[in-house]
Amino acid sequence: MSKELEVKVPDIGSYDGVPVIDLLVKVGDRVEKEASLVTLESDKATMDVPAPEAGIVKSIKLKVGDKVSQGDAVLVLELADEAKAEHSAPKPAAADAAAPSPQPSPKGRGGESPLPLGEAARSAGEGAPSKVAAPSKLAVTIPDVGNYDHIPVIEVFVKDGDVVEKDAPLLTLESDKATMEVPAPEAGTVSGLKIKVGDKVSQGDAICTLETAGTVQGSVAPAAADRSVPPPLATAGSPRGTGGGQGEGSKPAPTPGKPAEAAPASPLPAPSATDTIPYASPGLRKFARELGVNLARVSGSGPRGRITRDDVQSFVKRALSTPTPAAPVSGTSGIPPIPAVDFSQFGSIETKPLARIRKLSAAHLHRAWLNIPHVTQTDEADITELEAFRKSQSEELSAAGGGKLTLLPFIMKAVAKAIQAYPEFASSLSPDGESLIFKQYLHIGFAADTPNGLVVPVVRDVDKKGIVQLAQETGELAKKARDGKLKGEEMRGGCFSISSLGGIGGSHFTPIVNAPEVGILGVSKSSIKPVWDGKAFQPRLLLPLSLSYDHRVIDGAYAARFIVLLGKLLADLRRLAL
Ligand code: CAO
Repeated sequence: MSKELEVKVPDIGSYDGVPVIDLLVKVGDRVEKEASLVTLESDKATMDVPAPEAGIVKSIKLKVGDKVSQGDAVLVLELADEAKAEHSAPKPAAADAAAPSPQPSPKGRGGESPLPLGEAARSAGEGAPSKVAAPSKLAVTIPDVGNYDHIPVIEVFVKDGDVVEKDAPLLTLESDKATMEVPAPEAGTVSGLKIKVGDKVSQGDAICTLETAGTVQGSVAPAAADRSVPPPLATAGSPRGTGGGQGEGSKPAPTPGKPAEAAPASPLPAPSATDTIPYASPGLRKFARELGVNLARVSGSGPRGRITRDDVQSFVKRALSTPTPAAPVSGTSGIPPIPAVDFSQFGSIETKPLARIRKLSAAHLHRAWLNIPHVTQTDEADITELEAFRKSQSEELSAAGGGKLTLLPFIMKAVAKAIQAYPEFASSLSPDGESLIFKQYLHIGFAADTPNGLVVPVVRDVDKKGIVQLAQETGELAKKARDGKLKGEEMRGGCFSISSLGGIGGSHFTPIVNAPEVGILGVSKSSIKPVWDGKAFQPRLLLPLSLSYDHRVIDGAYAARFIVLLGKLLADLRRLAL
């Protein structure tokens, strides 16, 4: 016949009503001896309650959010065969049978019940002289930590000279099942720190000296029983794991501390500036360490920001799927990352490296898109007369051996004229966002499509040049761009940009502002459309315009006035001469 064992909350020191924050098993689960069953967490400590024996979970007696005390039922285990045999043998007092049994250790045997940290601290001081005195030195030692010896120190929060508050965490100790924090028994200044991360400590080992403000004299710990050194969950006589459990989930240390783990090299959240200690269970900390995850960089989604196993797994997935900090695809600026997809599962694939220009422009466009609140204003300009004029002039120019006269230089000239009327379109926000910088020059860039990607050569002093000269310069710069011969300085200094897709097609689009500029004009393919002249529809050549702007700098009405003026300038070139 199967034998069942009701697992109870073991001795958890002087705590009552400790919240259950995690159920680590479900009914039907097979658990090994000492596997963690539930996690309890107070404001200063976290601990896992382990299985006293291997077995199958038959029923669970508590749920997340319940508050438990020593002796409360956790779950019922159907014991595995070996455990059954063990449990059917003569055993100690019935009261002990259901609670996880302590690990044999000199301290745990013989009925001696080592005290939790707080108790230890209090008892250590009992009987010691206690009186108000001048500033004094208090030797701080590792208190009674249950039946543990040689517990690794995983965090040291103080250094010599630090001033700590009473109860501020000094160290974190961590066994494989529990984490406990050693608090300062009094407020004071730390000196003679003897412990470093990685040391293994036992009760009585010296930590440091505290120069106290002068209210207490004692050799080891606070003397008076009413000194409320926070008692940890760690308890004596409890099994591995039931003991301890301080500090793990403790709130940020008020003193400087450093996460013990190295940060993975990925563009993921940096360790918090305050070096806070993250909330996480002992098992979770171990899991994180095995994966090389610095918990200081993981955001907790559990109650009170507690870090869960899912949080650590998501962090690792992000770290693996984020390419390089130089060209982040996603995952920056707090934006949820796009999950990596193995496309080869759907068919064969070929991976080609991005051209350098494309990588650079990708990073630039990403920055601009993320930083600038974009608005795009559209309109259509009537360029019927302009096109007739352009074509006639283009033929004359070609016949005279000059270059081609395309629409772009006309648009560029009209934009320069419109900017003179609305100069904020050529301004830039100061880096602190406190002022606008107006330029005394008018250089305009134009997007050029090249085999290697997008580049933006800049034509200087557009306001001072004629259309034929602008045509020559744009033609030369466009050729250089396509041949990959543009120099760096030929792509710098622009006040405004034009992106013309008119030679290709399409109607409107939403160009991305070329930061730190604040405006960009998108030009699409012109087409003949019927326009009502008050008496009849007339066939007119309309040019679609898409004006994107930085709404931090430019108001919608200002932009609308700008685009209306631009339309008028393009509709009647004589206005350019005014
Ligand atoms: N409507 C109708 N036709 C147009 C037009 C328009 N808005 N703009 C140009 N055209 C015509 C030209 O008249 C020319 O026709 P012809 O050969 O019959 O004379 C033809 O389209 C090709 O012109 P073009 O594009 O070579 O010359 P351009 O001066 O207008 O443009 C340049 C030069 C460098 C802007 C252009 O070649 C280019 O690279 N455009 C792409 C810009 C781009 O990629 N923008 C997107 C940036 S964001 O991703």
